[in-house]
Amino acid sequence: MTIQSANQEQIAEMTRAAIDVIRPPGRATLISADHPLPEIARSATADAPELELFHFGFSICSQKVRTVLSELNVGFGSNQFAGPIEYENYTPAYVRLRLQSDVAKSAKLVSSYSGGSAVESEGFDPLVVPTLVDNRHGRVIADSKLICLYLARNFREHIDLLPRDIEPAIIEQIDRVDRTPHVAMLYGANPDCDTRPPELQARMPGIHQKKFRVIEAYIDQVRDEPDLVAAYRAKLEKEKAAETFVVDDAAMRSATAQAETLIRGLEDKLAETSGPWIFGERFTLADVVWGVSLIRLDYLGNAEFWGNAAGRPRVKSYFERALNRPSLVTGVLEWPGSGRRLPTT
Ligand SMILES: N[C@@H](CCC(=O)N[C@@H](CS)C(=O)NCC(=O)O)C(=O)O
Repeated sequence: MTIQSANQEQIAEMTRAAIDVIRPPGRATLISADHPLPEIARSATADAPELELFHFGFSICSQKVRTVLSELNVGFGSNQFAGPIEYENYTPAYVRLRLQSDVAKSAKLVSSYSGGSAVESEGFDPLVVPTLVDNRHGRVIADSKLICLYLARNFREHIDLLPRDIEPAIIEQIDRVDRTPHVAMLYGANPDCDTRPPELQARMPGIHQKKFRVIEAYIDQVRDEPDLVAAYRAKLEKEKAAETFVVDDAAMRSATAQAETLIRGLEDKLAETSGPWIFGERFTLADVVWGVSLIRLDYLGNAEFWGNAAGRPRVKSYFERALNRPSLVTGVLEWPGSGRRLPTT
């Protein structure tokens, strides 16, 4: 895409417009060490925080970023869209902002669907969360992997989540987690046994058609802005492919098998270390993304991947440690709307 780059002042204006989408304003809050959860409403008159995060509670990609911010002890403006029901993240104000990220300008737009969410394999989705704005430099950063790397590289004072000596190995783990077909396993059922929580299953009928309707209405609204029209059309194509994928038994069986294979790989990786974390004593970005991923798989009813019968004791105890890591408690387990772990019996 040839998107016209905005200057710092325009980015600030676009950021304000995207924050204005959030209704009621109680979902625009300020996060700090004293208030790690979204309790303190933004005042329209206060100075903009250095970092603004656009996200929603349930989004696994947002959970990764919130966990990183909590580890780094960095405050931020939390702009929590009501997605995935109201689709505030589909509004033109937000999409315009997201298109200002470097990755929007360099990656191809998303069009097909393989069940995952990595920009490398799926292309750039212009309508999703999370997006970070660094007000200090007027930079927009999209994509959870790129945001996590950006934060870890720019805020190393409190904890170094990306030690330089093991950076490539950490990124390899991030990519492995990104290959987990989390999106497919959320929207679609394992045809042999739908393990997803009943309240989640109940939300799925008609969900793609609702997305199509909202997207088509926005295409009509932005018809004079070719970049936006292209962005919405790409998303529509992706969601049409997703609708077919999640009811395709063979595709869903293979997605579930792929997730389990990645967990097997984690067991092998953990066998290489004396722990408690993937790279020994050091808690890194690899542990953030694996922690978030295991919590989501557990929520989706896939804890059997590391249950006693599966014989993956290292993943099992690693998961228990992750549940007690304060940043994962804040960024995922206690964050409103995150989707909670089901009680295990
Ligand atoms: N590559 C992106 C993918 C982001 C993504 O798929 N976000 C999901 C939530 S985890 C989303 O916003 N879904 C809403 C939708 O597509 O309607 C990233 O890692 O940030």
